[in-house]
Amino acid sequence: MTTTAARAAANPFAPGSSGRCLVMGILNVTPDSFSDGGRYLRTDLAVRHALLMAEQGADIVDVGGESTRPGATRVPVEEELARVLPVVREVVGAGVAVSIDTMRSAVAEAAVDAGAVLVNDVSGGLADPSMARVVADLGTPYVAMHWRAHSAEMHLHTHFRDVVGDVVTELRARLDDLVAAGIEPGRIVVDPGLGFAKTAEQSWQLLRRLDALRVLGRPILVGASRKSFLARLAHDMTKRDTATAAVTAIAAARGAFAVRVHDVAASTVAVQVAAAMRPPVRGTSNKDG
Ligand code: PMM
Repeated sequence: MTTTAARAAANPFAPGSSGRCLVMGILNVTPDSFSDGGRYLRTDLAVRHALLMAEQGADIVDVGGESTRPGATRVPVEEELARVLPVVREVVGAGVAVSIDTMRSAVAEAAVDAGAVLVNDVSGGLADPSMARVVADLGTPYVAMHWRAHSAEMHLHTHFRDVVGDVVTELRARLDDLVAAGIEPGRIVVDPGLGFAKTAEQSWQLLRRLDALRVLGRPILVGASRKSFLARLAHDMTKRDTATAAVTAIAAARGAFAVRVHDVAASTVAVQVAAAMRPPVRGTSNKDG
């Protein structure tokens, strides 16, 4: 088996590999992410948290070394590599599937070399012109999020004619470019990019009309966890985790492929609730009553 084929076979996150909504646990190895910045900068603490999330039901742990909170400035590539690589190596070594949350092809490549099985790019390939080609060569699945600008200026890019229609159109253009660069369409997951160049109301509209993204014909990942658009319901982080789990249940019930969350335990249960609410397939019975 080629390295690429072996990678694909080992990847529980490969689109189409599971009937239920997958749970991606967030591991920000940064000093400044908005809800967990600074907590996992030490490799041992980061690895311990990754293993805890895996125990709680995470299908994959998403390791990121660059904050994308509103207003964040970029970190040098060397710094990003130094933050994520030791963590990726150890978490992979412990048998947990890892994705790399990066906008840089050099980081994606190094992390996949270290054992990551998925590239999660909040810029959908826009931040680094080499990303699509590198991912095509790596052969991993790729999450393409809707994105318009780096975090320092994304608040200047919230003008939409119709946020849902425009996000679909812009994601379709991304898909076309990614496929033209050689990424197999079946490996691409799309993400509406809640909170990225979106007002709170625009994020809510995207969640309300999540089904509209289905026209793209790709699995959908939802990243609502702890984001500020939830603040009107839940100000502190504990309440935002509860609100996030509610979003997970609804997104999963509507067929989302995956959710990206901080509180894995709560979203794992929310996914189970959504699965239990699904009408049984004819010919099977619900033995648990
Ligand atoms: N949000 C953040 C970072 N990475 N990746 C995807 N695919 N979707 C998201 O919505 C997303 C992401 C920012 O949130 P964090 O600072 O809590 O990680």
